[in-house]
Amino acid sequence: MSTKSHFHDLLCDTDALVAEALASEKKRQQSQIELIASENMVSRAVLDALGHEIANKTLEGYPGNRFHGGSDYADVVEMAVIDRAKKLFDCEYVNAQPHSGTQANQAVFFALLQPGDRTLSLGLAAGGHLSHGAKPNVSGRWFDAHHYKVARDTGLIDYDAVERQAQEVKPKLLIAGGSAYPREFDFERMRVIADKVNAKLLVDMAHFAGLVAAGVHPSPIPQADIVTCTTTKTLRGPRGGLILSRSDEWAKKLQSAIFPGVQGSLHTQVIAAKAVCLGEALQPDFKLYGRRVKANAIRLAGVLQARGIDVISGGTDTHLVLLDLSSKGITGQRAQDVLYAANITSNKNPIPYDSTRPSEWVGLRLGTGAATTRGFGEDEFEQVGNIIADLIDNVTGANLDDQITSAQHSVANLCGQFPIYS
Ligand code: DSN
Repeated sequence: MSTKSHFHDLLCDTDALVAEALASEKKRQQSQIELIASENMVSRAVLDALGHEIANKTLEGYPGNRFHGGSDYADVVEMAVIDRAKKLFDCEYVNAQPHSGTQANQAVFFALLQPGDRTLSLGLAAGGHLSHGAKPNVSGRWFDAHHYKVARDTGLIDYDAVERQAQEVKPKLLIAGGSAYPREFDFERMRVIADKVNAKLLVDMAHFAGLVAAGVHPSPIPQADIVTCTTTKTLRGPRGGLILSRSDEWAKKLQSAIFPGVQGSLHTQVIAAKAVCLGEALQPDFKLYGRRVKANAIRLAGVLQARGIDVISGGTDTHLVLLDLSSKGITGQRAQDVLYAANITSNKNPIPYDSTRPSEWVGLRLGTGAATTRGFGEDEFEQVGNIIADLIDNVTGANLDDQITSAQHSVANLCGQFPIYS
């Protein structure tokens, strides 16, 4: 390839395989209803930042103290992430660099704990996260991880039970947050429990960070020692993480835990995109977005329940709805496949006390972040709930193919009304 081609040829001119796969992915997003709770649709401005030449820049260290030259403009964007996140979440400390929520959590473990120290977090089947001490993860392999559950009858965290368990386990780190708990955590109660057992409190708000930013979910910042999140999900930014704290108490340890502790050089283009997404979240209309995400999830849960589908915890306080399909006699995988055939994307998930085998899980997790971004309101989510209920009611019947065809038409109609990236 000539130098001129190297700098000017477009992907579609140089690599048919990748270009076609990306074009198909774009078409998939345009024509499917995205209900995976950890997904969203970033703005064109965030995409611009992700595709910018700043991606070429190698940097280690922090603004003002880098290991490589040429950091002037990367420092500007990293400082923008820090300043904007401080303003958005009303906190004193921000680390802009985690490549993901998992790496943010890893850094917190690295900063606060020694291998073998005890942790106490929400179990995976109850809605927790892999990086909170799950067995296959480094957090479960290298630390003595214990887990609290939700009550079997309500699907809710029983904070008295968490307190009793904390008194037995005596964790050094107590963790709130996860990937599939649809309700608000009681951060004040978790603070009291942490103080009683002399533990630090970590809140992982990866899923609901955008709702906190929008003011429709309580903020964990005043109660937690440290808060982690992704910028990806309800915050509607690039794939990456943040570490936040109400004070600078842990700043030195957290800075060195991220670099050189668990990461090397920056993903500079992602740092730029994080700055853009935080700037967007500071705009007044993001508050409206957050309100709509939550209202849409409440409507979706209500429609599904009215149609006889069990919803874990009886509803939601967030963007996330977790279905229990056991009474329907189907697995989460089967439901995920049938919805996908109708162009609705979702994911199988364990429900509390579910099988440990993913193929046997009876949960299906839905989220309203992405479809709300494309413009769906409560009426559209009512339609989506009815499409899903019709499909689930017919999964084992003779009319499934007809039902899928009818759902495909309804989905195409909805997507056509709310075009994206056109
Ligand atoms: N933790 C995974 C999820 O919630 O889907 C990825 O973010």
